[in-house]
Amino acid sequence: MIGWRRGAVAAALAVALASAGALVLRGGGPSNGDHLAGAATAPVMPVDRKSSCPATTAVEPVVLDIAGFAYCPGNVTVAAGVEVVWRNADLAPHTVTYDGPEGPVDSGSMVQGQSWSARFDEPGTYRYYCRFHPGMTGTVLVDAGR
Ligand SMILES: [Cu+2]
Repeated sequence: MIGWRRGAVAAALAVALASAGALVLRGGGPSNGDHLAGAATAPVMPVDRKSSCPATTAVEPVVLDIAGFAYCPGNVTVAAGVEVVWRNADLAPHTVTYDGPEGPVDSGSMVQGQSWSARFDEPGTYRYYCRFHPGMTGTVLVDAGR
């Protein structure tokens, strides 16, 4: 009987350690936070998703996914001079197209697995879309910074 109990405790410990490890592995960078929402394992402690933290202005290159005919995340705020990278995960080709401070900017057709990047030096709000799927839109807000 004691042996069985010990086994059960060890199993529970292993599960606890495994889920702790999984949480650490899923941590990733600051832009990966949203992926935790879909985690299959329930967190041990209740997590308040309505954070009161101020919105982040990225100061390092930001990598966005294009997946499921959407830019993800759709809206990003970056400091002036920061590079934004789009990476197409879809089978369908997509573009990133917008009006830049010096005229129209277009990534050209990006096939699956292809990336394209742009540096945003001028503060402002850049609304972009996909030429092939005009319903696909996103916004890069470039912050003048401090
Ligand atoms: Cu598209």
